[in-house]
Amino acid sequence: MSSESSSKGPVIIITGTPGTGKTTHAQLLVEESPIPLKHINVGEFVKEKGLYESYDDEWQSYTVDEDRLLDELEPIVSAGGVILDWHTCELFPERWADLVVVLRCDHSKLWDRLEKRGYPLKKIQENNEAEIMEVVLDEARSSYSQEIVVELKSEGTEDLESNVARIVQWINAWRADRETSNVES
Ligand code: DAT
Repeated sequence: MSSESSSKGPVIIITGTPGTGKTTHAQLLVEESPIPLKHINVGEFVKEKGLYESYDDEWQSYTVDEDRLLDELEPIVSAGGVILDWHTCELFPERWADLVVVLRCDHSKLWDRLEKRGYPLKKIQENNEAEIMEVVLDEARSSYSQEIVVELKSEGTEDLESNVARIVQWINAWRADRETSNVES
C-alpha cells in the first residue's frame, strides 16, 4: 500500500431513517475523532449545490439528481476522512465505504422527533413505517459487505455517547491496521 493511500482517513457512512440521529452523531464524531473528519450532510449538500431535479411541496422533499450528486461527492470521498450523513446509502458505490453505521430508534420516539421537526403527517407516517420495516438496514445490508455494516440504537444521550465512543475505537483500530500494513509493505 502506498503511504499516500494509507494516510487518508476512512469514509464512514452514517445512515438511518430521518430523525434517528445521524447529524447529531456525525457532529459529535467530528469533535471526538482522533483524526480530522469532514461531515457532509448530504441533504444540505444537495440543497446548497442545487443537485435536485424538482421539489415536491406536498411531501416537502427534493428529487435528487443522483448522477450529479455522485460526481460532486467523488473527489471529496476520494480525499478520505469523510462522514456521509444521509437517510439512504444504496446510491453510494460500495468501494467508497469503510464503515456503514445504521442508526435505529423506537418508532414512538421517532414519531415525536419528526413531529417536533414539523414534518407533514404523511411524511411522519411514511418514515415511521420505514423504520418499523427496517428499510434502511436492509438497504445497507444488501449494498455493502456484512462486516462493515453496524446497526446501533439511537434513543437517548447514553446511546449517542456510547455509539460515538465505539466509532472512535473503530477509527483507532482502522488506523493501527493501516500503519501495520504500511510497515509490512
Ligand atoms: P437525523 O440527522 O437522523 O435526521 P438528527 O440528528 O437531526 O436526526 O436528530 C433528530 C432529533 O432527535 C434531534 O433533536 C436530536 C434528537 N436525537 C437524535 N438521536 C438522539 C439520541 N441518541 N439521544 C438523544 N436525542 C437524540
